[in-house]
Amino acid sequence: MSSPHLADGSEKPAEVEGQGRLYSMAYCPFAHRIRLVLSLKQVPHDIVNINLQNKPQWFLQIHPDGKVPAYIDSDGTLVTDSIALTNYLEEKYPEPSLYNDETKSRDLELLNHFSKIMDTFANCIFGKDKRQFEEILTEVTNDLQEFEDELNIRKTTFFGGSNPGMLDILIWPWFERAKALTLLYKQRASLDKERFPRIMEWVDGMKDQPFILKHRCPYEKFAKFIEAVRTGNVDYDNL
Ligand SMILES: N[C@@H](CCC(=O)N[C@@H](CS)C(=O)NCC(=O)O)C(=O)O
Repeated sequence: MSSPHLADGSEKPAEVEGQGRLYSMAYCPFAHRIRLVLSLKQVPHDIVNINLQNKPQWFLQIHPDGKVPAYIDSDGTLVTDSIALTNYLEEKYPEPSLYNDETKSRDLELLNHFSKIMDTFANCIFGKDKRQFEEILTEVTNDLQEFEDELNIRKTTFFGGSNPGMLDILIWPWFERAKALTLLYKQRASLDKERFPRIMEWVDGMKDQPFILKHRCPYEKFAKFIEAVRTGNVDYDNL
């Protein structure tokens, strides 16, 4: 269950006994990771969206950093930060298992490398990267090469094998939002099919997954959201 984005002055929705609650925001890629894991593992929960430009006092009392994702488990345990949270959920709900023993350490290494792409993306959307779009694109595609090569080595559609695993889920929110850059920079761009056949197949495979479809964040909406953030006035529920 999802909800409108609650702001200061709102009332905290009553908790549902026996289930966890995810504090989220519809466009946040970090919270998106958690929505995907909760969905795939079929963990009973509700979702309360937070207006991050005007946070409710009650949310700041729960989580003084004021960031999403934040998850309150049914026993009152608060877990924050998307990676810590996915680890928590993987341990508490081991089925389906989202890591393979043989590939876990390489997955974590790739995840670590992916943070460079995430940083570049954040710098681009918030106008902090002053380079030409072409230069940024060249750098990001070079950074992606390692992911193409890895899928080639594994010879599987997904990093997790024949089904998406944790690495697939953790990087997906950025792939889904990537095309927003073409709108924000008003430039065309697409991945080179010859150079990235595995990644293209991966994207197509991910897009078709029911749990991915259920939690889509269309890049056009994400671009609108970023434009609204830049003006300092986001109408979270009507983009
Ligand atoms: N490292 C954190 C990052 C979370 C994060 O930066 N969330 C953003 C929204 S996408 C947020 O809550 N921003 C509000 C703020 O910083 O006040 C994670 O992985 O969960």
